[in-house]
Amino acid sequence: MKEYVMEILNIEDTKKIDRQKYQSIVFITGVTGQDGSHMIDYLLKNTNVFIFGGARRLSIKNHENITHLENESRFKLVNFDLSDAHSIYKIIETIKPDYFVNLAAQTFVGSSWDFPTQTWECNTTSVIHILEAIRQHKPSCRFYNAGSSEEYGNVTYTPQDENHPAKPRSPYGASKSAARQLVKVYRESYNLYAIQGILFNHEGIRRGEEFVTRKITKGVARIKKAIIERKSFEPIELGNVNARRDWSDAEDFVDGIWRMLNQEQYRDELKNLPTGRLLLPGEIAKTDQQGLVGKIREYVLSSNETHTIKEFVELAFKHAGINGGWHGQGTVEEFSLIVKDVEKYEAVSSVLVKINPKFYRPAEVDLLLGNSNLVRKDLQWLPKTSFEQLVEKMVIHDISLIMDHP
Ligand code: NDP
Ligand code: GDR
Repeated sequence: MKEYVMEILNIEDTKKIDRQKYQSIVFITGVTGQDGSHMIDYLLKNTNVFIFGGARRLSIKNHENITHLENESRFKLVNFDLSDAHSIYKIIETIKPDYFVNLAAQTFVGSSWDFPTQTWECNTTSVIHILEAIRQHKPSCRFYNAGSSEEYGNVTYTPQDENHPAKPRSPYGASKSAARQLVKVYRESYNLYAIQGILFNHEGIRRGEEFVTRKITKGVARIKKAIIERKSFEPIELGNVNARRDWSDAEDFVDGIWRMLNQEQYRDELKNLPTGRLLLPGEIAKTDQQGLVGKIREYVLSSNETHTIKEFVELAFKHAGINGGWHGQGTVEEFSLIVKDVEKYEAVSSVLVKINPKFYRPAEVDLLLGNSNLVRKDLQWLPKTSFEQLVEKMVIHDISLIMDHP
């Protein structure tokens, strides 16, 4: 892997950027992660904005998702940590961004039971600091906070749209649900363009390896290589394979996020509205029903399809040219190579997937299926990649990765 050499600015150095050259200044958090890195690519391709990306200092850099931006003149990394309120205030006071896109978080639902306080601090407390800093230093800044279908949790109806009540099942879901209330309170109290989209699962080749889709596609690639080399292999170990999720491509979702942040460009009824008077620091807005902020919406982004983890497994192996079948039930359930293929490949091992209860969660979200019809109508957003194409893309990527970098 190529070493990453991009300079990381300290906060004062950000003043050296000539703001006049750019349409807007955008601050994005979580740029080393999946969505943040795709958001940068999307904005560089489709707009003339300048982007500051917040990344925290780590002993060993994890910048693979942004290495390709090394020579990009419209993007700079800035030292930033969500857990440090001072850094949040200082960034917003100094940079005064036109957009603040908060994609950083403690994102792994499973870990949120092990680290509930850290999950809350990162996903909820930090949002208060961002909102307060925007209110005090740049009230015209548009703020996007990453919401989640995990807020719906123990669902009461299907498919879930924007009106579904919050029923979180994990500390993660609860942290996002509380953040939503804060965003709403600040939007209504201070006339801020502050929203939290409700995003169902989205994946891709930059997905973290603990999440089930990438865990499966990396495992499929490892097993494919072993089969080609006539070597034995260990199965992929999974938890609840009967859970259902609404999966999409992360690249489609960053487009939806940007549309949510610029709703007057898409919604006819907003095009001629006054954008609302910008408030002075500390000033509290009167009801702003006529203005833009009173009319902006928080949308669901989803594929409007649901699939089990089992279906993801089957499709992922199929795209690798490996045919398997399920046997047994509960903790002894397995997905194994079909007999014909064991013979064909002279395979040394045959179990492809087995269940390990260690991956069960204390409380599960069994079914998620989104209804994103409103955003499709209002903002003309449409996902381009189907479930099948997404699985294929991830499998092909991980196979080529393991073949190129064994
Ligand atoms: P990732 O796990 O890929 O990325 C998370 C990012 O947050 C990383 O860049 C990470 O940095 C950063 N981060 C974590 N803690 C801190 C901190 N204390 N200070 C600064 N940065 C920090 O997540 P995604 O890109 O998948 O998700 C983006 C957002 O969308 C998150 O808020 C997530 O909860 C939400 N979401 C995601 C969905 C999905 O399916 N992907 C669905 C719904 C919501 P580092 O690299 O240093 O760890
Ligand atoms: P999720 O994603 O919890 O939906 O949160 P994840 O991929 O972790 O789990 C999806 C489903 O798969 C089941 N599962 C396993 N999950 C993992 N990680 N590892 C396993 O071995 C395994 N076996 C079965 C889980 O129990 C679950 O039902 C993601 C994150 O991106 C959140 O940040 C985001 O808010 C939501 O999606 C929407």
